Formats: sequence, C-alpha cells, structure tokens
Amino acid sequence: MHEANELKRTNRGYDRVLSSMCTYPHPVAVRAHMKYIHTNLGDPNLFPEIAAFERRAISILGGFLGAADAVGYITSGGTESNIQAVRASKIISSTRQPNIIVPESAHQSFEKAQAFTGVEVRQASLDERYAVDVTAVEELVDEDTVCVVGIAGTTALGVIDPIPALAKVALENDAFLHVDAAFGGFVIPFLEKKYPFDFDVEGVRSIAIDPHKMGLSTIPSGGLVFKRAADFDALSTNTFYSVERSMTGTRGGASVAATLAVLEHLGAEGYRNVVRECMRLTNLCVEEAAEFGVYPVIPPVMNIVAFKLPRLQLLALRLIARGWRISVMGGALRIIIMPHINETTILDFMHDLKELVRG
Ligand code: 0PR
Repeated sequence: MHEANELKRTNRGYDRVLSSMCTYPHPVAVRAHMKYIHTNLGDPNLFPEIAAFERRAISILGGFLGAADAVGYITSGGTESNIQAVRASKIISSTRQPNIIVPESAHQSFEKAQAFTGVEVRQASLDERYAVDVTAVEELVDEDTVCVVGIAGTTALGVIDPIPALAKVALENDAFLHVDAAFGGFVIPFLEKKYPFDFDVEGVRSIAIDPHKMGLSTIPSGGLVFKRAADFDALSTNTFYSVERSMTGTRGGASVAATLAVLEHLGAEGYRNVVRECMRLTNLCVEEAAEFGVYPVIPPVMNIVAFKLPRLQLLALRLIARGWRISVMGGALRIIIMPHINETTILDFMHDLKELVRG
C-alpha cells in the first residue's frame, strides 16, 4: 500500500507532458467508458448494442476520411491497426515471399508486423522534406510487394507523405496502400490547409486512425478502417461463437462506447476547434523559439514540433529535471502540443528552454 501511494504521488497526469500523443479523455468518453466497463466485444452476440456502436463509430471515422461506408473495427491502438493492415494485404495476395515498403520514418509497429506476419519490410529513404522519396519506393517495389505504406503524420515530425504518388505506385503494382494516420487522422481533416491523404485518393485501401490520440477517447482505442469490405473480411477467423476480424479475442467494449460518445459529442466542428487551438499554440511555440534563435527542423505541419538545439542530450536532461517530459528523436527535441497543453504551459516551457539555451 505504501508503494502504491508512492507511485500515485509520482503520477502527475499530463500537465507538463510534451512527449505524449495521448491526453486526458473527454469527460463524455469517460462516462461512456465506465458505463460499459464490463462489456466484451470478443463475443458480439452478448453485446449487440456495443457491436452496433462500433459500426457507427467506424462509419463516422470513415466519414472523416472520405468514405462513410467504410468498414473496420476499433483496435487497441496504432500498433494493432498497422500489423492487421499488413496482415490483410498479405492474405489477399497470392505471393509466396511477400514484402512491404515503408518509409524510413515509419513507426516501429511495422517491424513487429514483419515478425508476426513474415512479410519482409523494406525501408524507403526520405527526401529533403523528410517525406518518403517516391523514387526510392519505386526502386524497392517488385512483383512480390503486397503493401506500400504512407504515413500521414510521422511520429518524429508530423510529416505527411505524398499519398497520391504512393497510391499510383501501389495501383501500378497491384499492391495495397495502407496509410498510417494513427496521429494525423484526427488532425489533417481539421486543418485549414487541405492535404490529400485519405480514401478520396484512389488506391488507398486502409487507414489507421487512433481515437486514443487526438480523438480524445479513452485508452485503448485505435481505429482500422478499410474502404472495401472484402479487405476487412480477409482478416476473418471462425470461432465457435462468432467470426473474429480483430487481433485479440476478448476485447473491451468500453473504449468503443467511449469513442462513439466523443465522436458524436464533438463532431467535425468540435475536432476542428480542438485542432485550431493546438495549432495556435504550436505556432506560438515556433514564434517564441525564434526570439532566442531556436528553429524547428521543418515548419510544423501539425501539432508536433522538433527543434534543432545545441548540446541536445544535456539540455533534455535539464528540462526533465525541471519536470518537463519531452522526447529526443532524430537529433532534435520533439514536443507535441496536445489538447491538455494551454498557453501558460507553453510560455513556461519556452521560458525554461530560453534560460537553458542561453545558460
Ligand atoms: N503510428 C504512428 C505514426 C505513431 O506515432 C504511433 C505511436 C503508432 C502508430 C502506434 O500507436 P500505439 O502506440 O497506439 O500502438 N507513437 C507514439 C510516439 O512514439 C506512441 C506514444 C504515445 C509514445 C504516448 C509515448 C507516449 O507517452 O510518440
């Protein structure tokens, strides 16, 4: 008990957390989660109401992504979504030695996909904007390529890969195009600037979009959305009680209820407001940093900023000592301006950063 209390004391919540893609769930999501805490979607026959919630949630996600008739399911997060998309592409193909092409900037879940599915993962280099180099993808593709992956919001920089050009390569090679929008899926549709990244782009077959990141739902809720029912059905396993398309058997219905509740409560307009405020604070960060000569690796596309800084490791340790949670990635200091961050927090952080950079 003493130990539990000690741990509780150090569990400070998200107040100075600039390293996480997760945030406080919306109260509406928390209420729905608690109400359905006992439910198991591993056996949808027992919980048909939650199974219907899931279909509605997927249809709303599909609507955000250019296909309201999309199908899919609420996963445990981006990792499961990416692995399952790769698995679907492998099942659909008739190739004996399948490979997939991912950008060098891809999340480590694709490394796990290789281990679980046996597909070979080939990494394509990036261009000067840190987006995948389509020529490099073309060079790696061959007749055994079952899936090309594009990222809409990279983990380190929030970069959006050239999805239309990747889709063209995928179509020409009869391969799946999976878009990892685990982070960006709840950001890009709500930005002022429009980027082609979703099912409006011909050739995009599946998208990972995580409600437990910018969707303000409870953990664990990821989203895996397919444009065609046949692609989703490729994941089917018969059980004696149902047909399962998920990776896990037993899976909580609570976060599915939470996801639908917050999706319906906020709607596109609500998410647009969330993203607008996160982007305002992101731009404020960049402006403040420029005042003391610190600049981002790229102008931020979404609410992720990576700053180029001298003596990075030491600086990061000093920030951590002041209670900040930040990430060091690709030789830069990465911060994510999630909805739990407000203007005061940003100005406090910038004040500390300035002092440490100058000192
Ligand atoms: N795809 C992308 C583009 C991601 O950035 C991530 C997570 C995933 C997939 C995997 O999602 P799950 O973690 O839901 O399976 N990237 C986050 C990151 O590396 C994960 C994270 C979240 C790390 C919160 C720390 C943390 O506090 O930043």
